[in-house]
Amino acid sequence: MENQTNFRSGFVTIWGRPNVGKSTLLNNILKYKITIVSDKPQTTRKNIKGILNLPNCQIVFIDTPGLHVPVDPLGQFLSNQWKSALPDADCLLYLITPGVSVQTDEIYFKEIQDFPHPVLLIVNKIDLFKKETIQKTIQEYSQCFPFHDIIEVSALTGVGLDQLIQKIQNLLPLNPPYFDEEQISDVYERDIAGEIIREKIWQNIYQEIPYGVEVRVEAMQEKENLISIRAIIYVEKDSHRKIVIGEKGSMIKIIGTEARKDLEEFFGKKVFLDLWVKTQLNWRKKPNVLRRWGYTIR
Ligand SMILES: Nc1nc2c(ncn2[C@@H]2O[C@H](COP(=O)(O)OP(=O)(O)OP(=O)(O)O)[C@@H](O)[C@H]2O)c(=O)[nH]1
Ligand SMILES: [Mg+2]
Repeated sequence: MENQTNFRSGFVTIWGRPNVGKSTLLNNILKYKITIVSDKPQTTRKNIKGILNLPNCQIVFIDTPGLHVPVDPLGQFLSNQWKSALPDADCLLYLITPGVSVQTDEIYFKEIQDFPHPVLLIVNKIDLFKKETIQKTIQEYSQCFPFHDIIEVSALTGVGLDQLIQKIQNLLPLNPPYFDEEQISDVYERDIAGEIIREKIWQNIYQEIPYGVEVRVEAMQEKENLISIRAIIYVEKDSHRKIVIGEKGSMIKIIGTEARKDLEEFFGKKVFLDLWVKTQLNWRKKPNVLRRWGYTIR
């Protein structure tokens, strides 16, 4: 970061429907997993910053929960998150996957019609679709919104990501870095640990149960080469508790083993994980519980 006069920096918000690959994109750009991923919509709940430091540029990405119309107080919080990540952005990445219809995006285009900075259309998951499908989708979208540029990528395989970073870099203003070079996210380690555990629940348990799961890390203690983490998995019904624990503890064992592996990779140390499952009845509908867990609409 020696030549400060040529230095560029700025905020880049990642928007898109649930499940289009926003978090996968951010993790793969950073080459560091800071935000969780699953094959179910609405995995991400809180905006999270991921910082990419390049020789003459710092890009601060903001991963957001998927664009959707809220149905409960938690959903209200989620939609407030993606809206709140817009005013500070210097550039917006509008992620889509090929084959979707542009008609349903009109309400989101309205939100950005006065956005004064470039909006890039990012067509993700191109590894899964035929060229014709990709082209047809691009044609439809480019007729409905004045995108500054269109970039085809596969967040999963990495195709197109270098080109994307290059384009973003050229669009950011001349500005000194916002964050220290060593910092890769604005999220506390304790919260990332909780999210890693939540990811394993989202990846192993189906139907509606994951939507009502919250993980709170109660204690984290570091001793020489070992980190002890005690976390509580909250579910919204007693019947869900039984499923998360599984027969003779089989499910919680899978979740614990998978989470520990990722946590050890994240911290670079051995991890002892102490998991508890508790019921917090219908918490998604309770503003006081939501507030206590940081789902506060400012
Ligand atoms: N084949 C393929 N799968 C992808 C790609 N990008 C993401 N995925 C998969 O798509 C699913 C959703 O990815 P996420 O990164 O969680 O999507 P998201 O947009 O962050 O979703 P929400 O947080 O729920 O809004 C996961 O199963 C990913 O592995 C890609 O480029 N190709
Ligand atoms: Mg996500």
